Formats: sequence, structure tokens, C-alpha cells
Amino acid sequence: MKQVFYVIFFLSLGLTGYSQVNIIPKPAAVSMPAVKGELTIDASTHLVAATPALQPAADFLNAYLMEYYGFFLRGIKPKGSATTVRLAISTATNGPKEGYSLEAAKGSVTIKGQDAAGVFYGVQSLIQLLPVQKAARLAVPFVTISDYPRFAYRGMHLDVARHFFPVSFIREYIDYLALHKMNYFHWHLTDDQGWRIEIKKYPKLTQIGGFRNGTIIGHFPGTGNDNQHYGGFYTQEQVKEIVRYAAGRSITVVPEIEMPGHASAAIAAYPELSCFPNEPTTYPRRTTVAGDTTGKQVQQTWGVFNDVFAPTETTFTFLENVLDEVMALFPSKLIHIGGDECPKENWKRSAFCQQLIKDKGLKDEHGLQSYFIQRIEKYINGKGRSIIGWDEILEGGLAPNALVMSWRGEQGGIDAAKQSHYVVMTPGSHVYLDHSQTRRDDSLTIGGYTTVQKTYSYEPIPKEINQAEEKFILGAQGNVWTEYMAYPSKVEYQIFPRMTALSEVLWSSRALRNWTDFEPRLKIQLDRYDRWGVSYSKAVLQPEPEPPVKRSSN
Ligand code: TNX
Repeated sequence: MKQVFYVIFFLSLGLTGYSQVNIIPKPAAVSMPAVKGELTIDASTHLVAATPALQPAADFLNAYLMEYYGFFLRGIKPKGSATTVRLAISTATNGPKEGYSLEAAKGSVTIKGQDAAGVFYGVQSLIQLLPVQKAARLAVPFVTISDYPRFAYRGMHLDVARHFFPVSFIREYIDYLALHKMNYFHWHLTDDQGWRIEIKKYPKLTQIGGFRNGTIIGHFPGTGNDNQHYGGFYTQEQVKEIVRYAAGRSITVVPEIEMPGHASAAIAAYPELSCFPNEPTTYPRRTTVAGDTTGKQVQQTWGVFNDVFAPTETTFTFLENVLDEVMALFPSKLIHIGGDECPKENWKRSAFCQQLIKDKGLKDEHGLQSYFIQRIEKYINGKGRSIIGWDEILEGGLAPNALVMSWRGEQGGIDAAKQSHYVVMTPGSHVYLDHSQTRRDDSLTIGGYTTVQKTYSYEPIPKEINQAEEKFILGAQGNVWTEYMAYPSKVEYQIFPRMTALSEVLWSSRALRNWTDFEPRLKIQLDRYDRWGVSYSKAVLQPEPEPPVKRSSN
């Protein structure tokens, strides 16, 4: 099958004589001159970045060329240089934000961005105009591209709490986003199974909360426990380095500090944050637990746990101090405060919580969750930032300025947009990249079945949203929960190629989105994955038969 594909590919090359333009995400407009031609990029090509702000884009191009082709371009014109790659900010005003134009013609490639991000995206398109295979001289077809994104928020998330990934992989992950013109990295830093960010004021968060005594084996509730002491965390220096690295790729890092639920790791470090500091941590039935089981412990299994933050002054002071350090590290306007899956059992049992509900005139425990989030929002707003939270923050009343991440389907997003709140869509049905890509799991996954075709078919603007409300849908994000991804290549396998499909959903206009047009471009992208040396699912090359239709007996 692949051979047939190559024959067709080379035939079409033979017919036109020149390589084709196969960019993902599909650019807004591409035109090739009537008289076709190509220029060559090689080690003698001169690279000009018009202003220092464009140096990161130039550096990215050079790092890519060096890694995959073995040469780089010089900023000082090499002797005998016949071609130039020129990066500049466009003088045209009022162009679309993050937009760019690329013109490849005789002797030069000129990329003009509306801003530095636009130039960076022009460089990504140029990278995709290069032949995938290694060569010393790279042919680039004559072409004019004019391009800009459909959505302002084009995100990918990564859970580093369930499994921890080294800084080197976080950098690679950010590069994958950059290569797909994505601009938000949502870094899920805390959860029941680990606290992963150094907080100077509370060292036990990482000393104790950063490690667990074991991890379940297999699917929840597990067939046993691996009995391995497991964990890790990022130092503040490492976090700063990642934030800088991402900024050089036009990517904003949004940190997530989970509250009031998913807080077991923080509570293991500081039991006074719990409603019941003296009650030992409880575990789901049938889960085998390793090591010490007295007192508060970091969880070793997946799911939702009743031991959540108590809405006390102690907790609020703690969270404010944590957030102060977090906001100093992350310049992002958006700070993610979680808000999801907070069981109300402990709040129901707690005399303090019940009294607080009365004193504050709240309706019930959902009102208390809303009170919790609104208090944190006020604090974060006071520092000039905004909160974003999972759609449970709608329950009991949305905090006045909050943004909502809609994960339990689209309804949370629809409700929030109708209340004039900004929304990022992340519905489980299409963009939970922890789901299986084959009908039967071909490796251990959380379950579900989400093909690359399904992700590609996702439309971020729900049909219930009217035109006036559309502006509240900022975009969408792929979520990568790592209960069943214990190492980097597994993360790669889960995101590729679905994240490539999502990038087109987020960048390209609705009218240009078309699977028949996308599929051959995706196949070229699979060759690029091979060059990158990443793991990816080949399910798209092996379409699965539909399951037999159940007939009613007649
Ligand atoms: C739900 S999505 C969660 C996560 C899990 C994920 C697994 C969300 C806000 N909460 O804690 O890891 O499902 O798919």
C-alpha cells in the first residue's frame, strides 16, 4: 500500500516537475506561479532576521536544519551565497494577529509576520516546504502563502502529576506544539499522585508531596502495586527555563494548581489543609497500597478522592502564598486553578464547613465550592491575572471574571459563553488524547476510542452558540492525562497523529477543513515523525473494520 502511495507521489512529482506544498495546518491561501520553479537552501544560504525580536524564529530554523539536515544558515552573508531567507515584521497595519506571508521566489524566501509570532509561524511553514528526507541542498518550490490562525487559543495540556516527565521531554513537547503552530501549553502541575513544582515557602510540598510509595499495576483498581518509590519535581530555576524556552516559540505556559479537589499530595505534605487532619488517607477498595499507610499519604492509584482542601483561613493563606510564587514564575495572564471533581463528602461531614455555609449564607456544598473559587479569583484578579478552571466551576455560580475549560462535553462551554465568559473547549469525546486510537486498546490506555478522523472532525464552535457569542470561544485544547503514560514515548504515541489533526482544527478556516485533503498531507507528516524519531499511532494506515451490525432476530 505504501509502495503504491510512493509511486503515485513520484508520478505527480514527475508531472509538475516540482515538489508540492503539503503544509499542516492548511494555510489560508497558497498560490504557485504559472511558471513553476524552485530555489535551493543549503549551507551557503544567508539568513537575515530584521530585528532582534525575530532571533528566536531564526534560531529555531537553524536548530531544525542542524538536527535534521546537518547544516545551518549564517547571519553574515557567506561567500558565493546565492539565496537569502529573510525574516521581518510586516509594515502592513491591521493584519490578523499572528498572521504571516511567505514568498519563495528566485533567490529568496521572505517571511513577513504581523508580529514575532507570525514570523515564527512562517518559519514553521518553511520547514514543511523542505523535503522530509535528509539532503545537503534543500529544494523549496516557488510559492506565495498568506496565512493566519482561526482561533486565538490553540492548546495542548500535559499532566505531569500522574507521571513525571523530565525537563528534556518538556522541551521536546513544547517543540511539538511549536511545529504545529500551537500557542498555549497547559502544564498540569499538581494532583493527588504528586506535587511537581518547587514552592520555597512550603518545601514539604515537593519533599513529601512529590513522591509516592508505589503505583498500581494495570487498569484501575490495579492488579497489584509496583512497590517503586516514584516521583520528581521541577525546581523554580527549571520552571523559569521552560517558560523562557516556550516564550521563544511563541507559546504561553499556563500553570495549573489544582483546588479544592485533587489535593492529596498537598495534604500529605501539610495535613492541616484537610478538613480532617488526623484521619489517615483512605484508598479505593481492591487497590493494593505500597509502603506506609499511616497518616496522610500521596495517592498511588487513579480517580477522585474525598480528602480535599478545607475552606479554612489556613488553606487560603497557604494557597495565596503558593500562587504568589507561581505568578512570579509564570507571566501568563491565565492561571488555571483546577476546580474539577471535588467530592463534597468531607465538607458535608465537617462542622466547620457547615457553619461556614450558614455564616456566608450559601445554599449548600456547591455554594461552598463557588465561594472557594471566587475567593481565589479575587486574589488572582488583584494581581492582574485571570483564573481559568474546569467546567465544574460553573456549579453554584461562576466567579465573575473566570474563563472556563469545557471538558465534560460541550455544555459547560455553551453555558459559560451564554453568560459572556470566555471558553476553551476540551471535550472528552474528541480531544482527550489519553483515549485509545484503536477499537481495542493496542496498549494500556484509560479507555475510550477516539480516532484521528474523529479529532479532525471536531468543531470548536458548538451549534448552540449564536454569532454574537462566537467570540467567547477562544479555541480548544488537547488534554493529555498520564495515568497510563509512564514514559515520554508513550505520550508521543498518544498525541501523534491526533495533535496534528487538532492543529488544523484550530488554525485553518472551517471551509478549508476536509479529511480527503488532509489525509495525504498527514501521510507525509508521518514520514516527518519518522525523521523526528518519535513514536506515533499508525492506526490511520490500517483502517479498522466497522464492528458487525447487530441484527435483531427475525
Ligand atoms: C478527568 S478532565 C479528569 C482527570 C483525569 C481524566 C482522565 C478533568 C478536569 N479531570 O483528573 O485524569 O479525567 O481522562
